[in-house]
Amino acid sequence: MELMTSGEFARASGLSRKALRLYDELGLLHPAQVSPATQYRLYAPAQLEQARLVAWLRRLGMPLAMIRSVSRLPSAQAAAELGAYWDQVEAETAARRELATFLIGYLSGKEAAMHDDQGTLAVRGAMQSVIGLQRADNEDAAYAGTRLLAVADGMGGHAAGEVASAAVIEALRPLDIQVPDRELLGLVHIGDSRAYLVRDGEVFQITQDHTLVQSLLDDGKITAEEVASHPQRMLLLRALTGDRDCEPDLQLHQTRPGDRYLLCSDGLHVVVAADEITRVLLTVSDPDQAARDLVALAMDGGAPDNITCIVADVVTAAETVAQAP
Ligand SMILES: [Mn+2]
Repeated sequence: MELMTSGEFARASGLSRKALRLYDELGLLHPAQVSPATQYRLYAPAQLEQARLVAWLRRLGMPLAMIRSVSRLPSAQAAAELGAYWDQVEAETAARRELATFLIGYLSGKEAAMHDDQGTLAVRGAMQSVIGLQRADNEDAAYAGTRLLAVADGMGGHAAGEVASAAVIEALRPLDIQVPDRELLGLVHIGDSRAYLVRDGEVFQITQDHTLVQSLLDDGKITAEEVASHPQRMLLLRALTGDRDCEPDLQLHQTRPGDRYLLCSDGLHVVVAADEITRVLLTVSDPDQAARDLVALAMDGGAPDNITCIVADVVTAAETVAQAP
């Protein structure tokens, strides 16, 4: 078979010689032969189709490692892999779109008044905390008041996790009464418990897990599907401890009447799929029933860990008074 020079191959494939050199270096498309005398790369005409496929997949944004395997598969299998990859891209794009929508609203609302003319806002929350099906103790602790919502997950495997989580809640509790009426409340987060915000019919996860798998995911080193089976999925990069520096994330949010918050320990979100959590938050109007339904879903999922949920609706102070017995 007649081999083509890299110049001929580049012209025939519509790719630059620089691109071909790069594909070779990245292991995406090696030349059929490298001339021992001149070190020139020589290609077989049959490689043209693979060269074009590699170029298309790169245009699609597919990670190099995936291109390496997909471009070597038989066509039908490659098509299936490509379909699965694209489903994942669309799901990730949808999640990013939601975050962008939330951030646009958040940033454009920044200058708005903190309170509407109906007066001070309060939260009406319901809390559920259960031991689950596989743990000996409940090491989670939580608090749901009119101004403070808090979830603390005492670390399993560490001595007296329930003492640590209770101490955190006790330290925060005064914020429920000592914050002046018109003072801003913020969101402080460290670890792998989560906060979600429901606003205008959409659900946003507003905390990022401080876990190894989340950082690998952020860096593009693993895929969303690989998180659940990662051997170190439980490893925390940050946690509240007594003996070393641990910097929490701090966010300031503008609260609106009608907002709903979910705070939960990982016993919920590791077990219950995001779309199930979304469905409950959007369809179950009573916060207490919503918290119960979420816990029930985690129990159905085997409840390997303690499960704690707070579902809290933001109301005006007038509504709070009207609801009081
Ligand atoms: Mn936990």
